[in-house]
Amino acid sequence: MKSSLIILTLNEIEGVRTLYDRIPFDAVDECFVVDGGSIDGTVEFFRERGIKVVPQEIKGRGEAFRIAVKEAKGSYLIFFSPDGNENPGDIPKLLELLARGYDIAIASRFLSGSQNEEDDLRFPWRAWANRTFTYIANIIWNTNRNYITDTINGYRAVKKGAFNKLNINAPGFVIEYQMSIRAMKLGLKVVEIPTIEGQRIGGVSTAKSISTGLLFLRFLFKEIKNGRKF
Ligand SMILES: Nc1nc2c(ncn2[C@@H]2O[C@H](COP(=O)(O)OP(=O)(O)OP(=O)(O)O)[C@@H](O)[C@H]2O)c(=O)[nH]1
Ligand SMILES: [Mg+2]
Repeated sequence: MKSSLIILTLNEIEGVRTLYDRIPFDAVDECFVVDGGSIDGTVEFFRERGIKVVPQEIKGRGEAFRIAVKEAKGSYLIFFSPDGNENPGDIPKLLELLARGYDIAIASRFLSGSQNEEDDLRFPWRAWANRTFTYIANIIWNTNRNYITDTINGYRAVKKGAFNKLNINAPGFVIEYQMSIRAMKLGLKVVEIPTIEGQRIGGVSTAKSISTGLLFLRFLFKEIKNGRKF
């Protein structure tokens, strides 16, 4: 089965420069970037190295996923964000799980053996919020025995066929949560591996905690209202 590595960027030049040599391009059949409008040289960096960059007309991470799925030639897709949070060494491991029959393979920041970027903080607010949203999704929709520990991390491999069944229409940073919830609703085969989440290398976070939290709440209620349908 052909695989596509999709790199998601919005002004990540420092991360890209640091991580580029560690990205296992040999492990995939194609690689391209979906860019949300970088103005810091990220686009030029990839183009100079012969890597296709697909610009977004509609902004946001949700739209980036949808564009990527339309653009990808592979049936196995892996989404990688080069800001320092994600370990490029996990790319082949996640793809391997799709080859073994899973629909979605998530790099989890909350399994034993995992590390979360907030682990050293006294009040890891974002990690607590992530775990709470994850818990709610599991108790409502997870009918399989395996508890999904990180429904929110974007570092994941997905079969294109599975993605297309989920009718993903969420904007911004809630896309992965919607994908995980709908995968549970359909009883798709989801698996996780522990990952070590690094610190952001440079640039700035575009995920604002309060507005992102409210967006999550809105989408959680929408999914509850829809029942098992979507
Ligand atoms: N293509 C695309 N990528 C985006 C967009 N917004 C954010 N990204 C990328 O998605 C990844 C995750 O965004 P971050 O801002 O790091 O969000 P986060 O990981 O929750 O926040 P941090 O803790 O600061 O890392 C990064 O690689 C961003 O460059 C967008 O609109 N389009
Ligand atoms: Mg990040």
